[in-house]
Amino acid sequence: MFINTRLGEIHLKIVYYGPALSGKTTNLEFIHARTNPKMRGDLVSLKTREDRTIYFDFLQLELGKIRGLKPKFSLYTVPGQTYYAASRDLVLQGSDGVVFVADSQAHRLVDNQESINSLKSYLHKMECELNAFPFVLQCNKQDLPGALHPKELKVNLEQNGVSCFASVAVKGEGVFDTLKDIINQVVRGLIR
Ligand SMILES: Nc1nc2c(ncn2[C@@H]2O[C@H](COP(=O)(O)OP(=O)(O)OP(=O)(O)O)[C@@H](O)[C@H]2O)c(=O)[nH]1
Ligand SMILES: [Mg+2]
Repeated sequence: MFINTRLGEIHLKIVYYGPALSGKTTNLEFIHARTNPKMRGDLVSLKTREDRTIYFDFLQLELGKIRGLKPKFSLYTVPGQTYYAASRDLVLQGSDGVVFVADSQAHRLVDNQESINSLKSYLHKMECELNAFPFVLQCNKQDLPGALHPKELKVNLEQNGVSCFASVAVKGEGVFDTLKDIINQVVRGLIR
């Protein structure tokens, strides 16, 4: 969080985290495509030729006012590929909330578990616990055959009490429900 008193702005950072190819960039692309251009900036994506995120994607949104301050939400994605692990920690720095985009396909369960464990260990380093932090679990790729039910994913990722949404990010299903929930959690934490 960063407050610019001169401009009356409050900057908040939300990071989309998760294993490779789970659909993080697809979430931001849909949000970018469906948001009024007056309320959002350009989508900045640093990609390989195969469309894989190298460092991050970035999109800024402006929404209403909180206690007289204009909130600006910066949405980032991390690169899921193992090779870019160092970038993930850099992108997470200073985040106010995290959306974990899980790939619901059964054969990706271990990748989801490894990814959530690396998120937990980062937060642990920052002396913060996942269950005390604005967090949403998004169970993506629900359209694919054999996708695990969100309830099953919650249990397997040990995230029983958290906000959880089923999604098909390529069709935009669940994308704005996820975004609204994480924004609400971040704003609630702020007001508190
Ligand atoms: N069937 C299906 N495909 C999806 C869904 N969401 C994303 N995809 C596809 O999955 C692939 C990877 O999506 P990305 O959004 O690039 O994944 P990512 O998590 O950003 O991947 P990295 O940047 O490598 O970490 C793309 O081909 C998407 O079109 C979904 O809900 N269902
Ligand atoms: Mg990506």
